[in-house]
Amino acid sequence: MLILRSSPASPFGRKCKIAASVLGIFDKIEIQATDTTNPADTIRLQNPLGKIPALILEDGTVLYDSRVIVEYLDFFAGGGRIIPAGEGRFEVLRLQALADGMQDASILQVYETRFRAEEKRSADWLSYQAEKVSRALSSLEAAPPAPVKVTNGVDAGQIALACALGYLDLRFEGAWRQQAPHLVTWLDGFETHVPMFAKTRILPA
Ligand SMILES: N[C@@H](CCC(=O)N[C@@H](CS)C(=O)NCC(=O)O)C(=O)O
Repeated sequence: MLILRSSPASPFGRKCKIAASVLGIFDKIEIQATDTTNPADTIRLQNPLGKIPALILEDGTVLYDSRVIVEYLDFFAGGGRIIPAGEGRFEVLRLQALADGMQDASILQVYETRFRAEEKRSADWLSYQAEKVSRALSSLEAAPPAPVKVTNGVDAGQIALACALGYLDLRFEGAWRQQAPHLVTWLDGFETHVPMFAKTRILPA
């Protein structure tokens, strides 16, 4: 059994869960809850960065971060399934990088408010990060990825994008939907064909 250290709200962990499901290997993975803020949580021993997701292989090797894990899951499932070989590979990897970058910028905004007292927060830093998300949304809205029509046609870039948009729904009240109506349609198509997207959705507390 593979062990995925994650938490229900982690968008990067969600990427790995959806990837495993699309690849048909979700039942080979045990999800172990992780609290990255707890110094006693073993995640800090498993991943020196203390971040989730981390994937523990059967021989005890620990893989992190989500891009490495997604690549491993694809390899585990036979290879070339959600990260194609050949030229198409780079478009998929670039979309994954853009979507992950949106997630990083979104998470930094959340952490600014979660970990800093109000008087120490930087409005400039928050808008610097928010602008990255906004530019990424504009660029994707102008040229949305191919619509998802069948579950087994989904790639790692599309999975990452769905998770980044899902995180904006969770933490930023879905404000992106006004800015990017074509992406809303795209995400609806993704959800129709990838049931694990709805299964891994959590609602704001
Ligand atoms: N590049 C990493 C980012 C992972 C990440 O930022 N994870 C967040 C949770 S979604 C985390 O562990 N935060 C705790 C921390 O930064 O210490 C990946 O793709 O796995």
